[in-house]
Amino acid sequence: MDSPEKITEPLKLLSIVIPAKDEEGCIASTVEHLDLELNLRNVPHEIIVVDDASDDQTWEILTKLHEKTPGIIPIKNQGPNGFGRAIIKGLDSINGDAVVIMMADESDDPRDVVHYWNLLNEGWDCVFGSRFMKGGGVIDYPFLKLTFNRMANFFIKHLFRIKLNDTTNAFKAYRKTVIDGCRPLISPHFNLTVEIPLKAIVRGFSWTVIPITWKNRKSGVAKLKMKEMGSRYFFICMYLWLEKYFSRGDYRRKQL
Ligand SMILES: Nc1nc2c(ncn2[C@@H]2O[C@H](COP(=O)(O)OP(=O)(O)O)[C@@H](O)[C@H]2O)c(=O)[nH]1
Ligand SMILES: [Mg+2]
Repeated sequence: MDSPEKITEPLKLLSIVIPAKDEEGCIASTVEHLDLELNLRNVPHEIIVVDDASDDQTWEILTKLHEKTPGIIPIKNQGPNGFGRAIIKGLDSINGDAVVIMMADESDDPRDVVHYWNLLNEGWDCVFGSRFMKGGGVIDYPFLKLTFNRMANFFIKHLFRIKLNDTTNAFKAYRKTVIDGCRPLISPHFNLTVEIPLKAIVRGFSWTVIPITWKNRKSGVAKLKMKEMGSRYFFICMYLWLEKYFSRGDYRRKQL
């Protein structure tokens, strides 16, 4: 689908879900910068940060931020742990009618969140960003990761015949109806980053793409391990490929 539904009702509240594990070096900056930008642009919002058994001061920092700014809501994923499980827990807790999934390490730009919000309000079900189209870009992307990233996205683009070249990036925006329409979400790990957009596309929700920027983290350590994740990404892609071509539309969104 390539045109937005004619939805005139403006959205009421944007929930931002941020998974965080051992991010004491950057979590305050990420969340405060985001909160400031959204306040300046008059975007009604809540920021839900899901701490996943951090061994450092992440949780303590978050509880202090909450005392100062109640719209910053820390929750704990008591376990089982995992990037995907933490995001699903966050998605289960949102009060908004739209959601942006964002990283804790200051890689994603709060200004892009505002662009996402504006496009959702134009009626799109999903707004995806691409770092690899005209107007988008990356700073300091590790070479090996970039190579795998481009290969994986090339594979996905052709397998699903879609004009999207950055499916694997988690930083995307959805109406809540899309998240509900994609349940049950089954990826416990980083493969959730492809499950949600591919499911939304396969199930017939409308989507558009805008250029975004990304910069490498300045503190903490990157946790995505290609060795552990490769087969899981493949699994979820094949699951959704089977759904696309063999489920006869059984799971598609109900038309309004
Ligand atoms: N809740 C939770 N968050 C995680 C986990 N692993 C990574 N993250 C968060 O997910 C985001 C992306 O992780 P990051 O380490 O930057 O991944 P990379 O840059 O893709 O290697 C960051 O906000 C991390 O704090 C996890 O196991 N649980
Ligand atoms: Mg990162």
